Amino acid sequence: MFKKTFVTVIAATTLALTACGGGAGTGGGGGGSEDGITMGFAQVGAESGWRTANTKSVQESAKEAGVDLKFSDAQQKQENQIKAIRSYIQQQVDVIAFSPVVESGWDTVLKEAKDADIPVILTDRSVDSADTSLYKTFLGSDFVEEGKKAGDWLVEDSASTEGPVNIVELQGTTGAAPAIDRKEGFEAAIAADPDLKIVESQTGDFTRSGGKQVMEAFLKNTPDIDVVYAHNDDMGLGAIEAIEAAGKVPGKDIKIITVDAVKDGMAALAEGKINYIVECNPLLGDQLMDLAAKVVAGEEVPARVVTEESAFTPEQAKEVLASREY
Ligand code: GZL
Repeated sequence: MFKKTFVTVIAATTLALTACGGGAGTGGGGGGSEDGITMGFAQVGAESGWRTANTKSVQESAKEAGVDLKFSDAQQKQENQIKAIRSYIQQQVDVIAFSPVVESGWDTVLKEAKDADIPVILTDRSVDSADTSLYKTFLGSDFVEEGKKAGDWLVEDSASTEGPVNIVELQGTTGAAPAIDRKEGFEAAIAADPDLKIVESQTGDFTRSGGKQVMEAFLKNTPDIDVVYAHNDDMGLGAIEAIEAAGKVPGKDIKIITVDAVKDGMAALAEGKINYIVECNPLLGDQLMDLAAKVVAGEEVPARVVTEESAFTPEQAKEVLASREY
């Protein structure tokens, strides 16, 4: 049976809850009004199937919740997200939510939001700011756990394999929390088997074209690749194109492990071109709107709200493909 995706509220520490104390005060933030709240949302971009599904979820949930959503697409550029956040501060929205494209470089603009008394919610990706009072909560996945699940599967799958298993890694966007953490979790898991070696690792920027280009280079540089670990389905799908163009059979000559479980990835998994996919749930819209209402009302919220996620083999993909929401 597959674990349903549900939200496990990670009980926050006292310190964190204190840090998450009041919501919008009496400062610049609108604090909401009788006709609902206004949210400024600064999205990463439209780089992957996951992102498209995440954007759809946020926009649909805002509509259902009666939230006035101001939405921007940063085309994966941090400076565009910072510009968007500043414009939301100018417009005195009631709450700002965003998925930081990279972990670092946010303290200044988050301080500006705090000084304007506008609460901020981190969704999907997190920041490395030491000052956790700069945001009210984080809603999203445990990326280290996702990387661990991928590595654990490979350790088990390779248990009967004699000799070295050469792995090439397609990393997500450099500096992004999912790229950093999925690498960390995977490396920690495969340390259990010294035959498992990452022989090449490079960013494909979470895009299909990036995954294809980097995989083409890997295939030229490394003759005997056994496994591809791609930080998302889109790069894994790009790798499949490169592997097939090189006359090899994806899923057989070269095994592929990816993260996300979006429809195109699950279709390739069902076909056996991908061997294992770890789920990363993009449908965060409803929980985001619920947290935003609480934060604007000044209610305390958990420091982290982490989604529970599953993982799929080809057989399992065949069973659930028709019912997948994204
Ligand atoms: C993960 C998310 C990542 C996805 C990619 O929560 O930030 O960004 O895994 C997307 O598909 O580009």
